[in-house]
Amino acid sequence: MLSKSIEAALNKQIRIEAESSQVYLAMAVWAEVKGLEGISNFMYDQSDEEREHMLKLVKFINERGGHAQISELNAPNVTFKSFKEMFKKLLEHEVFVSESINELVHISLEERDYATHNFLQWYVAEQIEEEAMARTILDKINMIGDDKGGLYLFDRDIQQLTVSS
Ligand code: OFO
Repeated sequence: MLSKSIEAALNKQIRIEAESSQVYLAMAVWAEVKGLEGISNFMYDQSDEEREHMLKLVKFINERGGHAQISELNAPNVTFKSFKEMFKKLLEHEVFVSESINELVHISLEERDYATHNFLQWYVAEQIEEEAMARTILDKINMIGDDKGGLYLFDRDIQQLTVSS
């Protein structure tokens, strides 16, 4: 059985994962409108993954006798100055999510809720991968700079960057 405080903290994370899904959906749409299909598809996949992260939390809370909260969400950024800015925001967002997961891990240990602590390890591992992926992308985008041809090639190759779900 979840304590009220753990339940509230997990519910806060549901909202963060749902907002992440919207943040990445807006990026996917923007890239699509800009004609970069590879980047767009990549971001659509990221958006789907975040929804999976949210659903995992929903199931966990309900299975442990809590009540998952589905709340309203903040509107995401829908336009960007450049792809560099967009991917910078992606990395910043992942760092923010990692901090939130770390806080949850901290609370679960404080309350000696080892089931929740164990459950959260999947998110800890996931965040390591997602941050690394975002950094790799940003490094590549920084290398490309303003070169349109480079961006075209990157759009083709981004599909090959595998991201775990
Ligand atoms: Fe990429 O954040 Fe979910 O966990």
